[in-house]
Amino acid sequence: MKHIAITPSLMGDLSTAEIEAGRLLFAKECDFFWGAEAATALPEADLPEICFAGRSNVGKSSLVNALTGRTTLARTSQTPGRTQQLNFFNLAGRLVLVDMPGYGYAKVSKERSAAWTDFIRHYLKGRVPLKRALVLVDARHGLKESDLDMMKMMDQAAVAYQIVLTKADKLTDKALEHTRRDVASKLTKHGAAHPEVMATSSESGLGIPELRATLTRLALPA
Ligand SMILES: Nc1nc2c(ncn2[C@@H]2O[C@H](COP(=O)(O)OP(=O)(O)OP(=O)(O)O)[C@@H](O)[C@H]2O)c(=O)[nH]1
Ligand SMILES: [Mg+2]
Repeated sequence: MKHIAITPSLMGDLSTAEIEAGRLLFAKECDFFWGAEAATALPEADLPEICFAGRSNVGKSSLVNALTGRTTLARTSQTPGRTQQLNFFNLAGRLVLVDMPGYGYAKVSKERSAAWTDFIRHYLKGRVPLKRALVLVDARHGLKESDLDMMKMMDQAAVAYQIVLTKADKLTDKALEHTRRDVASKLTKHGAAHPEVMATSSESGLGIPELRATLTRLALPA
């Protein structure tokens, strides 16, 4: 990551003290502690949890790495379908980050895709400490049909979720702002959606301090 400056237009109602608290939390140790495949058990849920959902290749694992300042904590790949299970990471005993497998990848078989959907629905519905699901959307592409399906599932499961645009480094500031507004305007129909759309780049660091601070609000206090 080249720079990790705060972007005033992405600060929203975050204070500089919250940005600093986010920096401190995400600089702490973060360890993988559980991987869950479709038929296997989920870990005990005793900490506030955040999950990272989104289409294959959108940059979920890269965002987990960027937030925690690592390069290899979550495995990333140019080939869609890299993450195959729910991967659970414990951040300093205050927050659990869950890197999810991607959806919307055409090469996955129908049976596998159906089993995955069932598993995710089961996770989303039953996960009491799940504070927020982040639905990652490629800033160049905006909301796709499969994102709307996932959002519908989250609306039904009454899971609070927030859209996070990824790969913002691939767009001009103007195009990024346009996509943010366009996506935000489509959220009004979704009851469980957070109205604010965040913009991030795991490559340039754009939006990372702001997302850290946002997630720190949901963590156990220091
Ligand atoms: N330019 C740019 N590329 C990115 C960014 N984030 C991720 N990528 C690239 O996008 C590809 C996919 O990244 P991953 O983080 O593995 O995506 P994922 O959503 O975890 O993918 P699955 O686990 O397969 O669903 C990799 O080649 C990354 O280097 C970003 O912010 N900017
Ligand atoms: Mg992944």
